[in-house]
Amino acid sequence: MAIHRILEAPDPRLKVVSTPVETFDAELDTLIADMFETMYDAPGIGLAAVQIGVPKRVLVIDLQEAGEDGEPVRKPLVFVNPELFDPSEELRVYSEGCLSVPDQYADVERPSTIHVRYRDQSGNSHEAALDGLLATCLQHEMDHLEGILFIDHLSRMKREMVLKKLEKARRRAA
Ligand code: GNR
Ligand code: NI
Repeated sequence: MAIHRILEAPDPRLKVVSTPVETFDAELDTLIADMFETMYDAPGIGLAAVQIGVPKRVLVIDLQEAGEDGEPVRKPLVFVNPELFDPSEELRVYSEGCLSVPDQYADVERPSTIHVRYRDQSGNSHEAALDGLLATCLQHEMDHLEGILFIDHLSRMKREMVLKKLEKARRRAA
């Protein structure tokens, strides 16, 4: 297993449309294990393969919500070749962040509930109905598979402000 470097905006590789997984093999197992390791290390609640430079339709999510004792409980989820359907008309606004746009947050409006059809790590098909943070996070991750970042949902002015702040933070760190 390995922790990978996460690509950051405005890296053009984040704009690539990811391609479906066709073989459920050991290489996929390694990719998924590396994605979890990279996501937990960051730390983040979701990661798309394209964020570590692999443009395949693979997502991992772990909201790590607090258990009874307040400690985060791991609940790793894997979505291969996910497809969204039946979004609610009702929308909700959430202040989103992204490991590829580090330390920048902005409100994004998305359907509050959604359904997903996907394959698991072994290639078996599943469907699920999602709400709350999981629905928001999955839609954010699905966007990555189409080469879309949460800042692409903002006005041009807000997007350029975020990108400018990001560049400035990077210059300070250099
Ligand atoms: O860690 C993450 N937090 C987050 C917060 C609000 C909405 C979406 C996310 S996903 C993000 C990790 C990430 O960049 N996934 O692509
Ligand atoms: Ni993201």
